[in-house]
Amino acid sequence: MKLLSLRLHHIEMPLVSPFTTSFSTQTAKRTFLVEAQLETASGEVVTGWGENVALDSPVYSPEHLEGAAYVIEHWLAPMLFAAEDVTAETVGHILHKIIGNQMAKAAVEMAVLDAQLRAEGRSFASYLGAVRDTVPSGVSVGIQESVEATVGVIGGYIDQGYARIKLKIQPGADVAHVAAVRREFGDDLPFQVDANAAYTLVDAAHLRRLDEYGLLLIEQPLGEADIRQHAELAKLMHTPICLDESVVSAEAAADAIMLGAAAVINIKPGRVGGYLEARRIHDIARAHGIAVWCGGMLETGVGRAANAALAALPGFTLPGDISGSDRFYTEDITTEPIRMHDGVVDVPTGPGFGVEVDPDRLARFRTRLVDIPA
Ligand code: SMG
Ligand code: MG
Repeated sequence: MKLLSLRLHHIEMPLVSPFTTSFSTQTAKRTFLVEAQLETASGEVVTGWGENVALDSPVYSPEHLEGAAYVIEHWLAPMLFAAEDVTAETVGHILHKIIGNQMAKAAVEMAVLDAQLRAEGRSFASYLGAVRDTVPSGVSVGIQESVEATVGVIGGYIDQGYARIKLKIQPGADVAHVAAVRREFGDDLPFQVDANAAYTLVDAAHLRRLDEYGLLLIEQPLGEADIRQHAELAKLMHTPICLDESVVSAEAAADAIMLGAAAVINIKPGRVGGYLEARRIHDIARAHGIAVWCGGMLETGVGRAANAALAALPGFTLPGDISGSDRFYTEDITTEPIRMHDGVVDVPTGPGFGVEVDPDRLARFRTRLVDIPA
C-alpha cells in the first residue's frame, strides 16, 4: 500500500471523575487520533484510525502528547511517505532507525493496520488469531482520599459486575487501603495493585506487608529502569511481580523474564511500539509460562476495541484494564461505546478494529486538526 496522507485529530474529553495515580491526577483526557489514508495495490483508497496513548506530560513514560505528535509529523510521516510499500507489517521496519518513541510509532502503525484490515474486510481479532468472543473486564481504581472512599468506590464497581479490581497505590495509601478492601469484600475478590514506580528496593520490608492479602499481583512497584531490582524484590516477597513501565519492547520482556523480574507482564501496545510487538511479547511470555494481561491508557473506543481483540489471544489469562467507555467518559467518540456486561467486553467482529469514529462527536471534542500531506 502507498500512504497518501496522515491527519492528527487532537481531542479533549472530560473524565467522569478525577483519576489519581502515584504520578498525577487527571481530570480530562487529552490525546490525538491518527487518521491515515492509504491506496491499495488495486487502487482503492482506504482510511484507518489509530490512537495515541502518550499522556500530557512525561510522567508515565519518557514520551508525552505533544512530543509524540511532533515526532509523527516531522520524523515518522516523511519516512512512511517515502516508502514504496507501507503495511502494518512493514511500518516497524521502515521506522527502525528512529530510536524509542514507541507511542508515536504505535499510533501510526495502528492506523495503517486498521486501514489494511478494512481493505481486506477482515477483523483485527481474526488477523491476530483471537480465541475468544469476549474478554474479562477489569477496572483500574485511582488513589482515593481515604480508606472509606476506596472501599466505597470499589464497592460501586463490584456492583456493576467488574471481573477484577486494580487499585492504584503509593506510599501512604497502600497497606491500610488493601486491608480494608479485603475486610469488606472478602478473599475471593480478584484484586491487584499498581504502584506506577512509586517505591524503591529500600521499601521491600514495607511492600512485603502486602503479601498477607492474597493479591493477584503487584504492578510496577519500582522504577522503569530497575529490572534487576524488581528481580531482587521478587525474591523478598510472595505477591507476584508484574511489570508495566519497564517492558518497552520484546527485548525488555525477554530480559525481565530471564532475570526473574516478572512473574506477570502487563502488555500495552502503545508502550511497546504497536500491536505487532505486543503480540510478540505475548508469544515470548507464553513460551516461558508467564501470564500476561492487557493494560489500558484510558483509551477512547478506538483503542479499547483494539485492546479487546488483543486480549482475546490465548496467553492473556488474566483480566485486563478493559473497562467500559462509561468508566471514564459520559460520551465516547465511537458510534457505539465499549460496554461491560456480565463482567466481560465483547471482542469486535467488524472489519479493522470494528468500531466507527462518530464525525460529530470527533468535531465536538476536537481542539486542533493537523494535516500531514505526503
Ligand atoms: O485505561 O482503564 C484504563 C486505566 C488503566 O491504570 C491504568 N493505566 O499504569 O496501568 C497503568 C495506568 C497508566 C495510565 S495512568 C494515567
Ligand atoms: Mg500500570
